[in-house]
Amino acid sequence: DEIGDAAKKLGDASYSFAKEVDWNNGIFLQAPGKFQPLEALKAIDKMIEMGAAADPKLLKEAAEAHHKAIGSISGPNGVTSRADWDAVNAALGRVIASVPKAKVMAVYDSVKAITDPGVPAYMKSLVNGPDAEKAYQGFLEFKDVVEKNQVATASAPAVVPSGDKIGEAAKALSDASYPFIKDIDWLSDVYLKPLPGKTAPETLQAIDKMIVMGAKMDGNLLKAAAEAHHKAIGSIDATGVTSAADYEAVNAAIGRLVASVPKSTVMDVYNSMAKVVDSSIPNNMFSKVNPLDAVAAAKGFYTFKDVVENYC
Ligand code: DGD
Ligand code: CLA
Ligand code: PID
Ligand code: PID
Ligand code: PID
Ligand code: PID
Ligand code: PID
Repeated sequence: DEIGDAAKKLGDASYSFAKEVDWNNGIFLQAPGKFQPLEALKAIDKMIEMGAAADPKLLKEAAEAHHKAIGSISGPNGVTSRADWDAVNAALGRVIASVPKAKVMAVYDSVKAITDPGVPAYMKSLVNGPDAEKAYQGFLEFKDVVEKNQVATASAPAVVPSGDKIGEAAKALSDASYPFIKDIDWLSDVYLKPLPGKTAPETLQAIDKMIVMGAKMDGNLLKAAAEAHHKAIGSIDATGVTSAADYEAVNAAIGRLVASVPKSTVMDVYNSMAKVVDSSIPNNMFSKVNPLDAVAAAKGFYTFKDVVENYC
């Protein structure tokens, strides 16, 4: 297709740049400016809306392309092969073409609002300047091809299941865990800290397992889960906590999502996360909340998972 051909040209223009970027740099975990969690949440919300509007099949293909690209990484900078670089660009171009332009620009504008204007120049200073300029020129030509192939309206909203066992179980889980949710400091910057003692390549293995799980999920249920999160963001209070009803809808949506993949795929995520998450992390989280609320939430979760398991 046209976007695939354009991605090859984009690769010609940008692969030198890609090789110069230190993809393992811890800087990418930082907020791109002043730490403003509620503003950042607005930007994430725009990404969620864009994801929910995208063609689920193309999202799945983009996840698969990323998984493949992780498999061909080489060198200290963590760069993928030229062919996989092109394949990721092509897949993302197709995702972008599957949503109306305004959804893409809403992401751009909201990310701009939390990004210090000095960031682009600083990033450029870390690589060979002319290569960065060549890559940007390539991006501008690529985007014209994407725009030419872009839809005018979003794909249809998800069909949300109702009256199912997972929905019922989600009510019990949410009743048991909402007090715990209210204890959590959602506006803390602790969640942006690097995982203690772990390198970027080690952490990437756990992310890869999440990508694999995402690629196997039912597309309609993934869209429904994204829509539920968007709705939940719309009802947060000043501390970032969503309403009880929206929290319940998120739990139901995630439960159905988990049930749409094999149990072993979920356990691969858990086991790879357990490898990179030191036990000091859960303990630290636990120390900041009411312990009775956390234990009640945990009981709720371990009961919920038995219902989900029946549908895996
Ligand atoms: C936890 C898990 C949550 C910890 C939060 C940290 C996760 C951070 C991940 C960040 C990585 C970066 C990713 C995103 C970034 C992107 C950027 C570009 O508190 C365990 C041990 C292993 C814990 C670590 C692994 C957690 C993995 C979770 C899945 C991954 C989610 C995805 C995350 C990120 C992205 C989302 C989109 O399991 O876990 C606490 C448990 O720790 C406590 O141990 C458990 C035992 O495993 C279990 O066997 C049992 O003993 C239990 O239960 C205690 O404790 C007992 C009874 O058996 C129960 O019935 C009940 O009564 C209970 O007690 C009541 O207390
Ligand atoms: Mg989520 C999970 C935040 C958008 C899909 N997400 C998580 C949690 C964290 C979070 C609270 C990971 C850390 C953890 O396990 O803590 N998400 C979060 C934010 C946003 C967001 C702030 C922003 C909008 N997510 C989002 C979107 C999607 C998802 C758009 C796609 C539709 N998210 C998604 C999945 C999963 C998460 C599939 C998980 O599996 C993971 C998670 O919650 O695993 C348990 C602990 C969790 C919480 C504090 C919240 C849940 C409370 C439960 C139900 C009860 C508590 C149990 C116990 C005390 C702790 C967990 C024990 C354990 C062994 C699992
Ligand atoms: C400017 C000035 C003009 C010239 C110009 C110009 C530039 C405009 C630009 C630009 C626009 C632009 C847009 C970009 C957009 C990037 C969007 C990224 C979206 C990320 C998402 C992430 C996610 C997910 C995912 C799916 C999940 C949800 C999420 C589901 C259902 C200024 C050059 C025209 C770069 C969507 C993918 C996993 C949140 O206009 O004179 O330069 O760049 O998890 O969804 O699971
Ligand atoms: C524009 C103007 C509107 C019209 C419009 C428009 C277009 C927007 C567009 C577009 C945005 C866009 C974004 C693209 C992004 C591509 C990103 C590619 C990333 C590839 C990576 C590959 C890799 C890896 C991997 C992980 C490794 C690092 C690597 C580590 C730690 C402008 C059309 C709406 C195409 C990251 C995955 C293996 C490098 O808005 O008027 O057209 O395209 O190896 O990580 O090692
Ligand atoms: C233990 C001991 C036994 C008892 C026991 C026990 C516990 C096991 C546990 C547990 C397993 C477990 C699993 C959990 C899994 C969480 C998985 C999260 C996945 C997140 C994903 C994120 C993403 C996306 C997304 C879609 C995108 C891709 C991504 C596309 C196409 C120890 C109790 C049985 C918690 C997939 C969603 C946006 C990457 O066994 O005695 O306690 O928890 O962006 O895909 O866009
Ligand atoms: C298990 C064992 C296997 C069988 C199995 C199994 C099950 C795994 C499961 C499962 C995993 C799982 C995960 C669930 C996660 C739910 C997470 C809910 C999060 C809700 C949030 C709500 C909110 C917001 C929001 C953003 C705000 C904060 C809030 C800020 C900054 C165990 C079946 C395979 C259910 C985050 C979105 C508005 C609070 O593996 O043997 O069954 O379920 O307002 O952010 O303000
Ligand atoms: C213990 C012992 C067992 C019993 C047990 C137990 C307790 C475990 C616990 C606990 C785990 C736990 C985990 C918690 C996790 C919370 C995760 C929150 C994530 C929030 C995010 C927010 C954000 C943003 C956002 C974007 C911004 C950055 C952020 C930028 C660029 C010990 C009870 C099981 C509480 C990600 C979205 C706005 C950070 O295990 O016997 O008690 O709690 O602002 O982006 O700025």
